[in-house]
Amino acid sequence: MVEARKPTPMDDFLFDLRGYLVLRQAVGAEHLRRLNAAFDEFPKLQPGQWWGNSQRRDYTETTGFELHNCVEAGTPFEELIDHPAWIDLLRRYCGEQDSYVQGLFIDECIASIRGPGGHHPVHSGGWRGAVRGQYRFANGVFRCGQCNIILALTDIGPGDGPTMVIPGSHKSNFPHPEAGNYARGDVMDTLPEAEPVWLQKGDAVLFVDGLMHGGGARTNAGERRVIIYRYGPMWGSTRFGYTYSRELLDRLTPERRQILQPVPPIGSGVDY
Ligand SMILES: O=C(O)CCC(=O)C(=O)O
Repeated sequence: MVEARKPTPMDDFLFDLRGYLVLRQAVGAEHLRRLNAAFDEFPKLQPGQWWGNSQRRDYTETTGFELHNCVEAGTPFEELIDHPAWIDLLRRYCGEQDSYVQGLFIDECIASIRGPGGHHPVHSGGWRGAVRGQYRFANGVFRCGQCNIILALTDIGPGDGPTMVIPGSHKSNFPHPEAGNYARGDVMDTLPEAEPVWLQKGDAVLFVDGLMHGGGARTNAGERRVIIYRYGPMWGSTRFGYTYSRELLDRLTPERRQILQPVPPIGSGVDY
């Protein structure tokens, strides 16, 4: 059992300052190989089409192939649920630590393939941000809403369509004056103050969803492959209503199952 990476004072400082952290070499080569092999086996799905308990559901017409509920797509995806490279960071930032509702929940998990011409328009930011994705540190504890992991399965450099962020925008009290057209579909690459997050395969970026972010234009040939797991407090619910199959819940370790289903449903006749 690999020891989980513990949050450091520098993690806290940078996460608070910028709204994101880059986790270098988070996932090892053998696990990456199995994840990429699983991607190779994805069938050619149409938007809306189901594959087992996963569904292709592209966020926009430009984001490319996005397989939602990908934790149902096999063991390599299950192993990401409580991955030691990030799980303790998420517990700290969005797990309601030291409260009566301590714990995590994964409210979305997506396998994403983006080809040439693809991008993800900018969204979020502290200005009028949803509580669901808010950044909060108060009284000595983090109380963030959704925090995301984007894990690179391919190297992501210039032209590859990097995740882009505006550092510090999770605390913005004003709207970005030029974000309008970009939010409606322009590529984020030229948005003032937007920065690409360059990743090697196996690296991950952790960020609070309230940070302004998106995906820059993919101009190179070939595919950008990433996996997105969105964590939040254990009392959350899935954004689109996906549920986890009985088979999956039954085979998970208790720790993983607790993250997917922190509050099992009860009804008349069920002991508490
Ligand atoms: O595709 C990306 O790099 C960014 C994804 C994104 O904006 C999101 O997951 O909300």
